[in-house]
Amino acid sequence: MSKRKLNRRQSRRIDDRQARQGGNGTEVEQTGLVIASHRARLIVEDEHGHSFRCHARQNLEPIVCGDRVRWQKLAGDEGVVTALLPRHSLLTRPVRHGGLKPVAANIDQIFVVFAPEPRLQPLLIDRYLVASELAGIPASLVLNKIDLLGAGERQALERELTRYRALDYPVLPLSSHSGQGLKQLLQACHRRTSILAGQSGVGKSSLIKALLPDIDIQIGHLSAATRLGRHTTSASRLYHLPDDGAIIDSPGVRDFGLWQLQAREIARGFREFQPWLGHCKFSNCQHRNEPGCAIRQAVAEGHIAPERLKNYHRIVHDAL
Ligand SMILES: Nc1nc2c(ncn2[C@@H]2O[C@H](COP(=O)(O)OP(=O)(O)O)[C@@H](O)[C@H]2O)c(=O)[nH]1
Ligand SMILES: [Mg+2]
Ligand SMILES: [Zn+2]
Repeated sequence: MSKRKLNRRQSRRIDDRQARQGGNGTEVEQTGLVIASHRARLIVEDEHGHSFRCHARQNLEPIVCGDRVRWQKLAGDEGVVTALLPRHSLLTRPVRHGGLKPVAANIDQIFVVFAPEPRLQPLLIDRYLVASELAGIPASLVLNKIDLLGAGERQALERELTRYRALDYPVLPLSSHSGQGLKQLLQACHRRTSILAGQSGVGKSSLIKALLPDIDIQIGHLSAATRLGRHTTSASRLYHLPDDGAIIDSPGVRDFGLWQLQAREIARGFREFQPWLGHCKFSNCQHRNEPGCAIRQAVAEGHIAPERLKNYHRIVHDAL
């Protein structure tokens, strides 16, 4: 065990002891849920749903939205987080100089949100799906803004989406503006903590606003000139849904990425590749032009969509 870890554990023990004794003579330690995080600033919710502005003790690793923590009240609505409780899942994103940064914790489900505008990018969808598979978190696809689609466009999109349905990824077509499909989204959120992933401008914040009309959330505007989404949300935030469930809007998920991954790991993120992995003639097969490639054979036989193999190659290429 590293010296640092030992120190961390020791100091946590000291924190605990202080808390049991009443800390600075005031409050006892309790368990809480982190509902917002921005760098070292956290909003922690107690068991009764009251929220407190907290900072984390410096010896703790980064704490994110969805984390469960031990904390104690200070004066007013302030508090200090003294320990991080174990996580059952963690989404991370790579940072510039190597390494990974946590984005959200204890997520049960990822909604990959996309829309006709900004234009649908299957490569991006596949990136999110790979990240979900590798994090071991189930994913669903959410097609927002269907109010913008004419009948013909809708059909063309649906055709494109059949390959995801065939892979058992649920697809939820909906509109945060017209309200179509929102009931199904709410049902899918029941008793789970979900996170919205997807590029800026697809309507993630609008979806939360549609589910929870009373909350105060920032909705960005698409630039009419470029039709490009603008990045507006600044901090991750967890919202409780009326029917027992929670949803997280997080700007960091936008690019939770697959940098630094080996081709082999990326292949594990394509669920339909699994039966064929390890069956290529060459153990280091890149599934391009090698003879005896089981993956390309599976494409030829219609078991794997050619678009998915193409996106696999692009993701591998980008990870180099
Ligand atoms: N037509 C249409 N526009 C939408 C819909 N949902 C969101 N928008 C618009 O898309 C833009 C980006 O929305 P926002 O929620 O900020 O996207 P975010 O960046 O993913 O959080 C805003 O101008 C919204 O009004 C929808 O269902 N239909
Ligand atoms: Mg937003
Ligand atoms: Zn191969």
